[in-house]
Amino acid sequence: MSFGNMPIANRFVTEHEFEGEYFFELAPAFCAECGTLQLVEQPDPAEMFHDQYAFFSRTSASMQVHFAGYADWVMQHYLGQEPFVVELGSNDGIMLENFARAGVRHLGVEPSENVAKVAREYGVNTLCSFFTPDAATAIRGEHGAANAIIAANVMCHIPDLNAIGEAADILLKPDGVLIFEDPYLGSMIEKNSYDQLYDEHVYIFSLRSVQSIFGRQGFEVVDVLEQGTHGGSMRYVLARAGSRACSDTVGRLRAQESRLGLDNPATYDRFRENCESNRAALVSLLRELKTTGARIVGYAATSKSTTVLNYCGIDSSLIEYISDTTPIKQGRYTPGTHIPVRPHADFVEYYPDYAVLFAWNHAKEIMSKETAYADAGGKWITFVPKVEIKQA
Ligand code: DWN
Repeated sequence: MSFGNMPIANRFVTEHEFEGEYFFELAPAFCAECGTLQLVEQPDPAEMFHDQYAFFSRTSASMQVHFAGYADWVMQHYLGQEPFVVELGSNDGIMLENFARAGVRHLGVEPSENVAKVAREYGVNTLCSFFTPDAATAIRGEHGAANAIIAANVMCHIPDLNAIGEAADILLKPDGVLIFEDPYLGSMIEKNSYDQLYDEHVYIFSLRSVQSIFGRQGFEVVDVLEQGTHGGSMRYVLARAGSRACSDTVGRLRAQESRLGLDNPATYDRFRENCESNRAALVSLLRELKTTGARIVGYAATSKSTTVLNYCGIDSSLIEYISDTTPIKQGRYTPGTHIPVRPHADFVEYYPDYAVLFAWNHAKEIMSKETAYADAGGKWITFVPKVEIKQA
């Protein structure tokens, strides 16, 4: 299936950069043999993760709580004597700061220097690098073997997972674990949240695909834990095959995936049709509201919004601007569709009639802090799982 040409989701542009923007074809494909859904074409990682990377994990208060919980759980279950924890794609240190505070030896491996710098300011030891077998060898040489390699919303960004398996094997202690969580394929299909598909997300994992990819590298999934984050995620715990007992959650989730039809190519044909209907409904609602003279803005210039805006062909004739709290995005324009991104203060100063909630995954947090907008008569437009107007 193809969602057409897409720009880099987190490359917010200046007017000078409108010409010559980088586009690629966003075309996910399902492999019936190993159950993997992945992008056929992915831009070079260096195009996406660099010293101007625009996503800082600390932008959501509820994610700070989530990562504190994730860190506590790792500390309780997976750290033995003289622990050493390595996080892949540690961003601004939102998770590792919890280990730092608890006095646990840790290292973040983060390829974008600008976010790595923020992590260091929070007392998080951070190496600016991609995680490769060479990097794993160097880390082991300097710090020793790791009890746990952890990641959140990172593994699905990495095209060469064979190299990750190899690197994890180099760095982990014999009973060490590789733990990661990412948006879950079952949730994406159930909610029709096609906006999870963009350049950075080369895979949307299911348990079956994780078993198949990392099984080739000698790892097995020993536990799985469902997460409510990012519209439905899954945490996978992997260990070297045979080194740890396997929880029955694993068998149960495999059976559930078959019941959901995740193994069946016809599911992805239906998904494509649902995406097309969702696009038609969103565009026609925005056009209809515009004809009544309504002011419509976007709320949160998420990576996901790049897919929605470009797939639906929505530009500033329908959405006046997008409010976002990330300074590096403000004053720039959305990739491909060139809608201005403005500070949240602009939203508060002059409330619109409607706000399209692009950070639908943070709906609870956002609606509970934007009660003044609702009190002023402002309405939310959501499109996951279906297009509707909501008055909070
Ligand atoms: O995997 C990824 C996920 C975890 O995070 C990435 N590749 C990049 C990013 O995706 P996203 O941009 O879709 O993430 P969020 O967390 O849904 O959205 C973050 C954006 O929303 C930031 O630009 C900040 C903005 N925001 C806001 O303006 N007001 C967020 C919240 C909660 C708010 O209240």
